[in-house]
Amino acid sequence: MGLLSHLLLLFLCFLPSILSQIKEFISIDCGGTSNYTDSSTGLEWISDSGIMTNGISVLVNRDDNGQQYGRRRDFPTDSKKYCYRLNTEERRRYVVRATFLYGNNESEEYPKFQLYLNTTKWATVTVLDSSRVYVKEMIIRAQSNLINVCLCCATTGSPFISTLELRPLNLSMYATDFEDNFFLKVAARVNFGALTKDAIRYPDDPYDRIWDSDLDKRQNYLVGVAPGTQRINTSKYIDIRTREYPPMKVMQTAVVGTKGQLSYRLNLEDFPANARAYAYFAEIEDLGVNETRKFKIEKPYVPDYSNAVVNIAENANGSYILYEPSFMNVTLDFVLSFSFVKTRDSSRGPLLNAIEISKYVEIAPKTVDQDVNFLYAIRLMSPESSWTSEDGDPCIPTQWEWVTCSTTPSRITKIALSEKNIEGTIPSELKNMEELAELWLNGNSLSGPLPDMSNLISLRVLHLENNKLTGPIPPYLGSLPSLQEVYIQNNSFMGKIPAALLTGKIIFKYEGNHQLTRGSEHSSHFWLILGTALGALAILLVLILGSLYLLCNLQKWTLYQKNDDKGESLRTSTKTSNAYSLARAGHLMDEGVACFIALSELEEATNNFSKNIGKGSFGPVYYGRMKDGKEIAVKIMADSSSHGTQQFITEVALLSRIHHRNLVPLIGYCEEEHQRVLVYEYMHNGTLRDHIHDSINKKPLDWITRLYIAEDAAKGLEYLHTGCNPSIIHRDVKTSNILLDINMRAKVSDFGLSRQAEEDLTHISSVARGTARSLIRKGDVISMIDPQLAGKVKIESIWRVAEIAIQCVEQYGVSRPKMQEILVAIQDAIKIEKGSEANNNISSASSKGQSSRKTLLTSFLDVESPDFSNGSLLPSAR
Ligand SMILES: *[C@@H]1O[C@H](CO)[C@@H](O)[C@H](O)[C@H]1NC(C)=O
Ligand SMILES: *[C@@H]1O[C@H](CO)[C@@H](O)[C@H](O)[C@H]1NC(C)=O
Ligand SMILES: *[C@@H]1O[C@H](CO)[C@@H](O)[C@H](O)[C@H]1NC(C)=O
Ligand SMILES: *[C@@H]1O[C@H](CO)[C@@H](O)[C@H](O)[C@H]1NC(C)=O
Ligand SMILES: *[C@@H]1O[C@H](CO)[C@@H](O)[C@H](O)[C@H]1NC(C)=O
Ligand SMILES: *[C@@H]1O[C@H](CO)[C@@H](O)[C@H](O)[C@H]1NC(C)=O
Ligand SMILES: *[C@@H]1O[C@H](CO)[C@@H](O)[C@H](O)[C@H]1NC(C)=O
Ligand SMILES: *[C@@H]1O[C@H](CO)[C@@H](O)[C@H](O)[C@H]1NC(C)=O
Ligand SMILES: CC(=O)N[C@H]1CO[C@H](CO)[C@@H](O)[C@@H]1O
Repeated sequence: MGLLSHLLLLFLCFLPSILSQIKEFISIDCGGTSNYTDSSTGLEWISDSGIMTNGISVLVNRDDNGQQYGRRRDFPTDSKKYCYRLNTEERRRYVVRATFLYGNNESEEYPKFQLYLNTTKWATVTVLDSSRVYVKEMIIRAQSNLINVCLCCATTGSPFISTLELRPLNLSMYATDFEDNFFLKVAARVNFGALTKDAIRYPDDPYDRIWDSDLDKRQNYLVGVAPGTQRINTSKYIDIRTREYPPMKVMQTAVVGTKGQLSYRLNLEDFPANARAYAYFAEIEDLGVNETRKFKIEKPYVPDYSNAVVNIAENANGSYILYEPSFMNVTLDFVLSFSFVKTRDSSRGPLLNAIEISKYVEIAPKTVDQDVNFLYAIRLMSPESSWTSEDGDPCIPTQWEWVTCSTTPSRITKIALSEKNIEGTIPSELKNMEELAELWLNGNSLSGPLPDMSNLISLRVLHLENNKLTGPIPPYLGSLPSLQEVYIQNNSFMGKIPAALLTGKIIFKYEGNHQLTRGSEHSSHFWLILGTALGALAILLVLILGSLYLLCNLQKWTLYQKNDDKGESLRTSTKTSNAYSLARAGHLMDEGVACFIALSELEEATNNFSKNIGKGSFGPVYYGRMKDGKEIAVKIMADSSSHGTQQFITEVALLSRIHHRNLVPLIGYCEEEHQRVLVYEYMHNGTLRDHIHDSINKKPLDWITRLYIAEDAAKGLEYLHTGCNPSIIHRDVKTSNILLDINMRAKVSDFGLSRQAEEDLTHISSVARGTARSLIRKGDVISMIDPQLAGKVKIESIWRVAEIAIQCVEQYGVSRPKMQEILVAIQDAIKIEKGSEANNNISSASSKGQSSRKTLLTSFLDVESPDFSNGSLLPSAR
């Protein structure tokens, strides 16, 4: 029983570990036609027929190297690369090995081509002897779950491969200080004193490293053996439990310099280079009591090392124990000559069991992930097509057929996928391809809306014609700074074409999109009118009626539902990048930005922010005086959230490019040390809200002054709507945002919530709310006006304003007046009011006003509830 359970235990403990090691091996017989187990090694080879669709399997005329060399895979001689994808475990170290046996000695010209590991050049494979197996081995630490081994760039013959092997290593084997940035390319791994010419590998080496025999002189052209060199061997157990675990079989043989010296010369492929070099020593002779084996390295001369005395048994603390001194980083020549020489007091000559030398190969950068992600995503949308079969990095070492790349760093500049049977929606990964200049996706079956393309600042040419794309054309498209040509014919786009695409600066072809409207004068301004009218209404009513009750309600009006999910926050905060990011973030054209003012300058101007003059939507406002005497209002932005950031950006971006007598001028801005500050011209008379609301301290505004203020505000808003391209909707018109200068002329301020007209159509809340409406509808204007005005004004003039005001609260935008009409009404009212001052000198304008008033009055009294049945939210010409 005891024996049985022991055996069982042994079986359970050891068998799985050995099996698991083999299970983790990947051994690909390239060109092989079947899967099989190699009877001499126990390794399981799999045919690459299931994983490699390119190239052809070619019979090799030699069968003396094992079944895996019976066939090879030949690839076309073209400009493409051919890649095998191997699965790895992140952060684990591996031996990756590719071998090449050409076999065909009748061929005129032997192949010469390049081997790459990912984007890093691994080796040039040059076949000089068709009967020889060329071995390329790389030790890597996996950075993710896969690596690519690619062949390409044949200069003679065609690229081919015989086997591809992946061998995981254990623990800290082959760890180096440089492994984040360097692979280790094995240049020599030699077993000295070998019993045969055959290399030692699996199963003698459980990690299946290949230890070349020193009898096989052609591997590294090992020559220059010192006289008196003898081969020794042992069958005793050797303790190899150090870091690199060389196989015991390798350590059981050695060479000794019986005349006091051991020397060799060998070739190192691709050297001179920096290398990691190991020597493996184990005392495998039984030395007498008085005997010692002490030696030094004489060549190559390495300071600090060349004087060190090796005493193997002492260093290893005993015989038959491995001692593995190493150079972690040493510069070696193409021809490496090395020699060990015994010390004077040593009785025995030097001994050497094995060496291992690997070159540090710097890991080459790959194409930036954000570009590659899009390419991989779109490849999945046409799975059966041949164009998707190219693997590896899209740019390095050769470009995929359908992409064009820039170098250092590699970015995608062109994607050419016209008529490639692509189905589905355009992947959202397109978003970050900032270097993409040309996108050709025409003639596919792409559907759904366009993904976010607002970052494609290099995009010049966009071909989307003949697809099934839907949704609106995003307004920022016209503002992309590099855009020159846009083709979207024969899709199902809908909505309004952004005005910027129709200016003629961009070639824009859009026939065959039946729901896409060019946007006539009216329809293109429809949403504008809507915003305008509602915004204007707020001012007008406040101005006219002035009642607190109304004011409070009006301020709560949601002209537009706030939509803060745009996610375009300003991340950069350096002075130089501001202009750019500001322009980008707001999708605005970069026509110049208000000037930057240093915080220190502002501290001086405001006397360290000592005079608080109010509170804006951003935060506190301070009075200041610049060195040149200019008076300023300095707004400190308190809200540092992305929402606040967006407001700041919008304000700076808008105000630095629009200038109008009735818009408050932005002098500059400051963004420093988490401080965001806006600097405006100082407005001596504060906000309109102060004057209407805080009438205890201020003389109440008379009607004519109110009308002038309304006129100014309306002019400012009208400029935003019609004078700017694209149009701007303020979205936050209220009395506290109307500032009064020294002459009581009004300027509109606070553009933080503004939007360009075409955006967010779907989020517009078009239905006017509030109780203003019902009072006017009853015709009871007098009961609503500011009591302080009662009796001092011409009712006629108030009515003229009321008429237009009532139109502003019409349920649907189509029924509301344009800002221009509002302006005319206000100017009419001014004339009427002035006329009263000039003793009833009634102008034609006022009589016109009177007649329209009658119409309106009639309609107020007659119509109970307006008929909305045929009212529609779609734009319509009025
Ligand atoms: C490698 O490590 C694993 C887990 O530590 C162990 O099971 C396995 O036996 C080791 N392989 C070799 C060859 O030492
Ligand atoms: C060989 O083995 C692999 C992996 O186990 C399998 O995917 C493939 O189909 C097999 N190929 C053949 C020809 O049996
Ligand atoms: C090719 O190899 C075969 C077998 O090794 C040999 O008999 C033949 O002479 C070789 N041909 C050439 C051209 O070297
Ligand atoms: C090789 O490339 C793949 C794909 O780009 C990447 O995920 C992996 O980390 C790279 N591996 C190494 C070792 O560089
Ligand atoms: C090796 O040493 C050289 C010279 O000191 C140094 O330039 C290099 O970065 C080191 N590391 C590698 C991996 O080459
Ligand atoms: C070892 O050294 C001692 C003293 O130095 C000497 O007496 C003895 O003969 C030596 N033995 C051998 C085997 O050389
Ligand atoms: C060296 O070996 C001796 C005996 O073999 C042992 O007692 C000692 O602990 C070892 N020393 C070290 C540092 O391993
Ligand atoms: C759009 O479709 C029509 C009808 O199929 C076709 O004649 C026309 O050439 C297409 N336009 C483009 C730009 O391909
Ligand atoms: C000590 C020892 O094992 N020596 C062996 C070295 O190799 C030769 C040739 O294989 C054997 O004959 C020796 O016995």
